[in-house]
Amino acid sequence: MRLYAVTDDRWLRGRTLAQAVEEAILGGATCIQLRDKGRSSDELRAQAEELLAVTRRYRVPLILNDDVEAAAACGADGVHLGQDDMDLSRARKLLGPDRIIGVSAHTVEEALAAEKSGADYLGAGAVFSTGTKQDTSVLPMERLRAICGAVSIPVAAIGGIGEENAARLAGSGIAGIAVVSAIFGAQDIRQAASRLTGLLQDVL
Ligand code: 3NM
Repeated sequence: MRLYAVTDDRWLRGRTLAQAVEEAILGGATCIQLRDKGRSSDELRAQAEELLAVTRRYRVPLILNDDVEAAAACGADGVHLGQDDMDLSRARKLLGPDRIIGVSAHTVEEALAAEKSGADYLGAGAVFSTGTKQDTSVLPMERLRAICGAVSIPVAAIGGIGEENAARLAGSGIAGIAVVSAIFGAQDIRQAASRLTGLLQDVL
């Protein structure tokens, strides 16, 4: 969970997504999420298979956003579910006990419910304002702290996190940060991930 890099293929600058992901891992990303709202399940699965060839080489887990069937079919390491996605117990049945299931939580109630249903980790956000996702609102820092204090599974903060504000998350109880644009939007992905990794020493 330390540096959880969530993909976006808006800024590839001639790279493949697999190359971008490899750069993120070389810079210190400890987990990768394939997130692409615009793709069909088959396309997502094909993209996941390409990424798995990279993530397996570095023993970094690959989590698929939303699509439990695609995750089950391609052998991804897990799935990340929003509050409106498939319910956790059904996802667990399809994926089995060993794969990772993460859930987005915006309140202590959602966090506790997800933990009780067997979530392996939580994503909580948006901790800062973000242009990457439209349908989200800023989660007050006290709420982030309350969520982290209420559960014993790891919580990754997400939303608007970059080098300039990551330090503000110190003391919140998070296990890591989940980042889209500050990694995949960077000119030099490896260096951006590496600088965030360095900053995390004082945050986590
Ligand atoms: N989920 P960036 S915010 C994918 O609030 C996602 O749950 C969010 O992108 C939430 O790091 C977000 O570029 C986008 O701000 C995060």
